[in-house]
Amino acid sequence: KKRVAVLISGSGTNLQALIDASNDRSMGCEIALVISNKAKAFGIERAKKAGIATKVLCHKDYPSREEFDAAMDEELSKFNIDLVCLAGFMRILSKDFTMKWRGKMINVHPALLPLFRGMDGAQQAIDAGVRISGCTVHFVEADVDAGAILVQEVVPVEVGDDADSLQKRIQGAEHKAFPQALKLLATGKVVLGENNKIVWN
Ligand code: 3YE
Repeated sequence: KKRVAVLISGSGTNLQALIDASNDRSMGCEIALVISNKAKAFGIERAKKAGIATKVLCHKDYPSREEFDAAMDEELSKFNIDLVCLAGFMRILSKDFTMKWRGKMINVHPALLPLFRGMDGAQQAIDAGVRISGCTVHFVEADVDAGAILVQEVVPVEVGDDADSLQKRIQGAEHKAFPQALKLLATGKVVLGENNKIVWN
């Protein structure tokens, strides 16, 4: 069984979806650690309730991005972590950290990449006037939101949607797509190839 760490900054609804899915043996993994860069993140309470170890590491306590990432890496080592999930974790990761965890770290983004990288995927979709949106689970590489794609889930943009209502629908899709992607990774069905493209086994 692979040991998974989930990195969060907020309420942790995607963390909850991963916790719920991990109870299924076929997932091939267990969530062994939750790290938050915000002390008040509600996701910490979710982890505690599920009996998962938690660690708060505040990026403001470190002089540089590299040193914050090194502190996280130390925790990941301490807990013998194999795989990392970014679930609403709002920090850009340093090149060293992304290289070290290459092929072992995934993120969920609230848009159908490669469209609408960066902040506020739902607002970007509303502004662009597209009629479908969704979410993307991708490998994390140094270039933000540019890594190889494991899973995408589509949702419609409904008449009258604003960024909030679309965001909620996208989050529903994330709760399905993220556990699916973690299962693909944890069971070895998907690996990241040398050319940074997905290899299906
Ligand atoms: N880092 C790399 N590659 C990736 N982090 C995430 C995905 C991903 C990654 O694919 N290298 C928003 C980050 C966007 C932002 O600008 N954050 C600021 C701080 C803002 C704050 O603390 O509230 C920053 O300096 O990091 C995860 C998703 C990143 C979301």
